[in-house]
Amino acid sequence: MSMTAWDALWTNVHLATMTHQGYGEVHDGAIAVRDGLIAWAGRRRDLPAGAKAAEEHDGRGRWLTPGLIDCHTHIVYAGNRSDEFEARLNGVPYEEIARRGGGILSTVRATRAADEAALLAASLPRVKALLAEGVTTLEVKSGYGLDTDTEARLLRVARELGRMLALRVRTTWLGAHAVPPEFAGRADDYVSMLCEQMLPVLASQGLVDAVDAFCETIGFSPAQTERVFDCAARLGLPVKLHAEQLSDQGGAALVARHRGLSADHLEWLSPQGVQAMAAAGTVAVLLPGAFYFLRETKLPPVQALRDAGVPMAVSTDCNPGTSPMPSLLAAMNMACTLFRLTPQEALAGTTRHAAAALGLAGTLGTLEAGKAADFALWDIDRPADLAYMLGLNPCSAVVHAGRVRDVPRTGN
Ligand code: DI6
Ligand code: FE
Repeated sequence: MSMTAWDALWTNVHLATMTHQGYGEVHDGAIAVRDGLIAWAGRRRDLPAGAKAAEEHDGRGRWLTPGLIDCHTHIVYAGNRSDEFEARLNGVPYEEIARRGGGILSTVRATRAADEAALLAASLPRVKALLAEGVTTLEVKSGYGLDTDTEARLLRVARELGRMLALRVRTTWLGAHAVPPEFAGRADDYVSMLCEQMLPVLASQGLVDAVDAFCETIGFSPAQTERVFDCAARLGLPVKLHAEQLSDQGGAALVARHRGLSADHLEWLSPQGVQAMAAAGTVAVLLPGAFYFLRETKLPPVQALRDAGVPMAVSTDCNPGTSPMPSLLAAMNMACTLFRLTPQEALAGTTRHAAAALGLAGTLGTLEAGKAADFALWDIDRPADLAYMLGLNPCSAVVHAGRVRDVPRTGN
């Protein structure tokens, strides 16, 4: 009879499996990999007799969690907006900055001017910073091109980053992020172009895993958002939405009605919105970085979401305007300090629930047999350390599809 033959086995580790409420802690655990998937996870003393692996790793008493998932970013862009940040802090009013062409459209200009290599080089240090923190899956939104060619280039760069760095990348098309200058004053015409031309072309190139929109008084109306969602449905693409960030537009209920994967931001979410999300199984993606940088004061209704059983994910929203923060550990800390999540909820929010927000709950986000063997090893005393300390990265190793991956040095 042949013995269990695994590709790799880690012992002398404590597991936070994140499979259910709580951390799913397994002290003195073991985890085995075969063909890039988790083959076995549990207590070391329960390992099957005669279990053997081609590679055996001593975890040296570290904690091992699912690889972290950053499920909402705008991390691929060119240029930066520290000039606007500085001008505002020197008293230049926001309207003046907007008149000078600042805001989202300044990033659109820089991104349109960048070729593929420049866009990749600009994005790489930010993505590496996330990788160094144990991130193994990254969602990247478009929305800084706003024309078909630039949106395609941005999404290709996102995919290329995944190939280069052994990182799972999911691409979300956010053509309805802002109205580009060539459509100024003609938002409905822009939405028609998105639905009739841009999205069908990008989808046919296989560049779109999901569709998002910025539903806001300064973005797109619920009616315009619905047109984009109908187009996504015709193409068989799942939807998600920037909803209730700055005002209550009923966006969460809208995306729930379309069986959306997630509604994101949610500071102004109403009780009806909470109920609609609960009924549809739509994940709430909380983005404390944007709340922090915008110095918002209205908190998302975390207790209502909890009471209704809506899964809460946590993400960086990494972008040059409202969340220049390529740190998922910082987002976890802020989710606790600013939004009062527990450290356990923050970790579930960057593992199991973040996977659900990407439609990947069946394959990622927990340590259990059959899921992808993506995990991170941490020099910590207990899982709460991941959300506790701000500015120290205790990640010491990352495993992608069962293979140990270098933890990159951050910076260039
Ligand atoms: N909501 C935001 O806060 C960002 N995008 C979005 O949909 C802003 C992005 C930026 O300022 O570049
Ligand atoms: Fe965002």
